[in-house]
Amino acid sequence: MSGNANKTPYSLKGKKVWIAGHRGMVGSALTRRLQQEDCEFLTVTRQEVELTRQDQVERWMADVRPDAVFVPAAKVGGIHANDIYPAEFIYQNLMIESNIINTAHKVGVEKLLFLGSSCIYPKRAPQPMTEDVLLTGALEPTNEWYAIAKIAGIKLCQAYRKQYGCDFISAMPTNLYGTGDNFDLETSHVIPALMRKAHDARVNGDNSFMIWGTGSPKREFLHVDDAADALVHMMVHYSGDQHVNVGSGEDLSIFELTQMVAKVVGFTGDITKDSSKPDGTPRKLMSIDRLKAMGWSPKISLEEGLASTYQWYTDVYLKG
Ligand code: GFB
Repeated sequence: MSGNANKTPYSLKGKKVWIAGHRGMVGSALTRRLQQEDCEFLTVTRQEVELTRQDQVERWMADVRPDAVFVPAAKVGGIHANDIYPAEFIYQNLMIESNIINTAHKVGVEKLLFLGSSCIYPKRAPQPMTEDVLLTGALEPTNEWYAIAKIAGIKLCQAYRKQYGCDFISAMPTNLYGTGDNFDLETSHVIPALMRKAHDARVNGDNSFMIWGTGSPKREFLHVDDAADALVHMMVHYSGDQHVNVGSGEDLSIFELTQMVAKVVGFTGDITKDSSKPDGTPRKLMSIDRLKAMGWSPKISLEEGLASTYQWYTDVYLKG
């Protein structure tokens, strides 16, 4: 049983660190980032341990006994996927986080970092959103299933801290993108979708490509390598029951983003709008004051991040 709350800095040196979901975009970035730490990291594939299965999670964690756990594992997707698979989004996320967090307590994990999402905040929250606007209003309907599951994850960490003294913390990342992203147009987030559409339009010699919605919603983006760096920083330097926003602190409209992506890809035609598709929440810029006060700031600009992501898409993804 754990009971290590409030010990910072938490050194990863010599620790057994489990990245639950190491094959996803965030998990892969964490795996890269943790190479810089003097720790042993543990991974397990979905074929070996299905994280929605309590018995499998309990058996594996009791066997390997991690000291620290990152929980990027989740059922994730863009606005359309969230809208059409609500049962999968709420069920799988609740199961994954409940199994891992409860078992982490049982096997005495010293520190655990759970990942949520900026969609936990109310649709009409004042901008930029500080951590304390959680549960002050109604959620964005297209992703309320996912958001409810992620809010439950924050509450699990708080409950295990309160009742058992577990040092379990939560980070709320903004919209992430980068190496290892999902480029499936049905299920992806906006950046990989726009990149693929602009690339295909250029290669096929099309005059235009279409974006979903009005292009006027604003979004904040953070490169996944910056996110991984922030998560390791939090693991070492933060202990407390309040979740912490992880973002870039800047946002732009989807239309402005589309223009940036078109430039990176080298597409010079028109951008048209499919107004039958949803816009989702109008804006979700997060305040990153708390994270900055812990001594962390983003390093990768959106221009640089888009360029390196496009390079990965053409050099690795399309050739794989
Ligand atoms: O990234 P995205 O799918 O998710 O969409 P959310 C962001 C915005 O981009 C929306 C617009 O206004 C979309 O309508 N958009 C324009 C597009 N063209 C496209 C396109 O081709 N594909 C996609 N996917 N979007 C998700 C939540 O919300 O954000 C999740 O549903 C999660 O729960 C995630 O929180 C980070 O930012 O709207």
